[in-house]
Amino acid sequence: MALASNSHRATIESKISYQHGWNESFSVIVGSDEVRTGKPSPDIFLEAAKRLNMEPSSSLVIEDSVIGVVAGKAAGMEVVAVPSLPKQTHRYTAADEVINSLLDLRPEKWGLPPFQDWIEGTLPSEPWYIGGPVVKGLGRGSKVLGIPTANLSTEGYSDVLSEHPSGVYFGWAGLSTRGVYKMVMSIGWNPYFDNAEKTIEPWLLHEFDEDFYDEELHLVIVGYIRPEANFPSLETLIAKIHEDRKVAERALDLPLYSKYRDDPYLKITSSKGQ
Ligand code: ADP
Ligand code: RBF
Ligand code: MG
Repeated sequence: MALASNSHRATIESKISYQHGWNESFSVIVGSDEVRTGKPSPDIFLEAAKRLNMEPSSSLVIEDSVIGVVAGKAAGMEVVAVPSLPKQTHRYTAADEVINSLLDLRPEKWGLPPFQDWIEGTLPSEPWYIGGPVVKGLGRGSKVLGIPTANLSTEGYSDVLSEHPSGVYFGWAGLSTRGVYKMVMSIGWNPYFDNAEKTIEPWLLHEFDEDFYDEELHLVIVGYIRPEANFPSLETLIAKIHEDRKVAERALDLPLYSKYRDDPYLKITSSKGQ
């Protein structure tokens, strides 16, 4: 595994020195000051493959920049693009695959060993916390999909939300006066509806006989399921969300996830997460 960047070698080394274990993760590091021309020229990637003793054609490039994708293809390599900005995927069409975040990288698609941290269709994460009063959404969940989602305001959560890519997540939901429930949610722009605003949409896996707008809802998010996607029809979107529900319901019974049911954040009634 090599790190091949348009930054200068010294800058790369200084930058990764802040991340424990990163330097040791790469057997080769190439900076643009070590080759004739930087990206979009293929030089950096060809030099990296050479030092790895690999053929360019059996190398996989993972890139967040458009010029890097161009460089990787010019080097005769396969390229997975992870665009650094949302809604920019159209600029990356030269890549062999465009994914939404590194959570969606599947090494086995490229003849590499799969990641081993996925468990029953879910990727565990350190828990993260969001909460606040339930707000009105676009009024679509129950009406159009038959799937109510207790929307939270994204205000005040720009830090947490920028740390976590859009996608389908799951965890536990605490409602101040009612209890703790299993929960599956989407965070993002709902590609099927192409929303202008990012929304947080938790579906509590419980039948309630009334609405609970304005009630305090606290979420402990414990894992990831899949990227948000577009669908050919409403029926296929609905079917996929029901599949997500099953995945979440099963996973939350695993000790790894069920232990967070007792997180104090789900029980107390302060108004903000961290
Ligand atoms: P909105 O667009 O306003 O979010 P929805 O059609 O998505 O409207 O309905 C969400 C509302 O339905 C929630 O705010 C909540 O008050 C209520 N609700 C009832 N059952 C559930 C449930 N199981 N999960 C989430 N919300 C539910
Ligand atoms: N919307 C999408 O456009 N694409 C998705 O892949 C998607 N996945 C979802 C998964 C779950 C578990 C939930 C609860 C919602 C998902 N939605 C998705 C959001 C759905 O479109 C949204 O809740 C409704 O539009 C209500 O605003
Ligand atoms: Mg909703």
